Amino acid sequence: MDSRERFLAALSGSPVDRPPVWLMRQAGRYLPDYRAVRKTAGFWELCHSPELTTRVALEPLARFKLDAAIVFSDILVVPEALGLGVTFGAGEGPQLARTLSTSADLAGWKVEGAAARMGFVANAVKHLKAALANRYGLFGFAGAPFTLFAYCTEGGGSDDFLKARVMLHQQPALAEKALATLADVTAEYLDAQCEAGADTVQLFDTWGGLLDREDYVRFCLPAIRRITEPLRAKGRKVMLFVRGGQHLLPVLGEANVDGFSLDWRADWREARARYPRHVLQGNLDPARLLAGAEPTVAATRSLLSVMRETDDAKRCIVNLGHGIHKDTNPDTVAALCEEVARNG
Ligand code: 1CP
Repeated sequence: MDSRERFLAALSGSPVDRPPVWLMRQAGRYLPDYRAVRKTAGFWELCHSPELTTRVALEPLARFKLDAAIVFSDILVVPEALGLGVTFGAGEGPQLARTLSTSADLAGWKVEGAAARMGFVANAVKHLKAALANRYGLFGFAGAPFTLFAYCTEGGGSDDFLKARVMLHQQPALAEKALATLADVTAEYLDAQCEAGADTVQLFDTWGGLLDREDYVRFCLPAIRRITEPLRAKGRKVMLFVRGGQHLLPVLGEANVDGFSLDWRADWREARARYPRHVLQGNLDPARLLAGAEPTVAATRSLLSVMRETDDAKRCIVNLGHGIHKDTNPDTVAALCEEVARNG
């Protein structure tokens, strides 16, 4: 089986010779070529260049035995297209010039033409797809509505995103309207990525796990379904990653997705028992990779054996439970991928 066949088989639940592997944030600051590119190009400049996005997305595939690529972009493309003024300062997290706190702020969002302003991402997908020559799987992605809403209200990164969580209960109608707006723009944006050649798309709900189950059901799931229903009606495949979302597992079935990306704290067997027909992906701890090759290989081996035991390795994708840390040694990533290729 070549990588793309293996990846598509895992997505559709067909038998595989071994589970495919890719890693969240596999193209990023832990790789020397990525850092070299970033010395010559700003973050947005990189995202807008199909040549550069393809170059950085291919680097991990050339180095490691990975089965899928992910388009190089960022979840904050959506608030930028809505006119919120997103900048990436050197060494800091992203900053938004205009934040959401009143209905006047929401009325100022430039919804019309937003999907078209993100056309450069579909273009990056198309360019990467051609370079992959159908040998590898290809992911598109976007932020889930609540995670985008969290950055829009906070104006940047945060550990607890209190502004977002307060707004849900102080101005619920405004929050629901903002979430629905983010969802509708995202649905159109992801459909364009699929049209451009993505085999599947992943919604990153990096901050969804901050909410309790009741709030997730009330605010997040309806917004996620505004994305997944039109996409899946067209046969698109959608994966959902909720970081810190173990407590949400019982309700995530209502997200209407093909599969879940499990955070490192989620229990694989429990997730599988609950969702026998879904694709499951994950869930190695990115900190394990910082501990070195040996502990990483041991963790990979035990994940592979859980996959074989619970599913005959079907509908399983090896991944991390969150993005690769920037201080990760590339040799450790190589050891992880070798282990999957050898022992999967
Ligand atoms: O200086 C730099 O080069 C910027 C670092 C960086 C990178 C490499 C940012 C800024 N974004 C990205 C790329 C990126 N972002 C990818 C593609 C990488 C790949 O090939 O796998 C993806 C999938 C993302 C998604 C993303 N951006 C998420 C969701 C996934 C996750 O890791 O939780 C989130 C929360 C962001 C926001 C963001 N963008 C960048 C940073 C530093 C952050 C985190 C901000 C914060 O909350 O502090």
